[in-house]
Amino acid sequence: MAQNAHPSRRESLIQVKASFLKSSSRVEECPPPTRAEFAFIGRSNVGKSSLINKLVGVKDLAKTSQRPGKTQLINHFTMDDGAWYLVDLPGYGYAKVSKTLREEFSKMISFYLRNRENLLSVFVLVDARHDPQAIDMAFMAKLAEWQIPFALLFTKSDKLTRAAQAKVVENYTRKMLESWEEMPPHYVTSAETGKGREEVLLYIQSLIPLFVSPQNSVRNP
Ligand SMILES: Nc1nc2c(ncn2[C@@H]2O[C@H](COP(=O)(O)OP(=O)(O)OP(=O)(O)O)[C@@H](O)[C@H]2O)c(=O)[nH]1
Ligand SMILES: [Mg+2]
Repeated sequence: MAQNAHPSRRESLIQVKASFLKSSSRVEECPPPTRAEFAFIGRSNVGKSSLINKLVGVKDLAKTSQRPGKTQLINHFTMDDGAWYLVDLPGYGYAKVSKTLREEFSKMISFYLRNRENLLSVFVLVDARHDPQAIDMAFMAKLAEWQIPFALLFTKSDKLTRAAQAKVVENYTRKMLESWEEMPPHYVTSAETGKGREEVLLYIQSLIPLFVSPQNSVRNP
């Protein structure tokens, strides 16, 4: 019998090593900004923590919950023996926490985004089942204003047929192009099936070489 009669699944071609590093309530408490960093953000319950777990192949690395508002801190994961950081952020727009708490979260997130110098790209997660939401559009507009690069991830695609998934991307693109010059990089994903996992990891890997550590940069050439 040919040796490759039972090829392993494509999904396993890219492996990443991940371990939890720390949770911080303020950007000043985050690990030193000496590694390329990627952060997951989006509405509460959109599936940020679940998708992180699927990407890294560890079931409970990032805490998930059916109840929105599970992630409340800036959670850093060390990837590939310290080659880069992955960050799980609290969701925005969760109506059931008090307005004060919501404002606190929002301040914490925007301060993190604007001041984290090693942040290479943000992943904005949107539920593939929903039409473009004003809150996500407003958040992406903020990212543009702050000049923070981002990619768009459609989550929970397992709940839609392939045809419906294509339609969602088409709709979203049409809506985005009303106010954007071009559609940002985007991937259809599922934390259930692993769809999009490889593409997102390849995208991350393609950006890591762009990172210049602040410690290595020449301040006064
Ligand atoms: N079917 C399906 N369910 C998903 C998927 N991703 C997440 N879920 C479910 O959605 C719920 C929320 O998932 P989380 O990963 O905790 O969402 P989150 O965005 O981290 O939420 P917060 O931390 O509260 O902001 C859980 O019940 C998950 O099981 C997916 O790809 N497919
Ligand atoms: Mg979460």
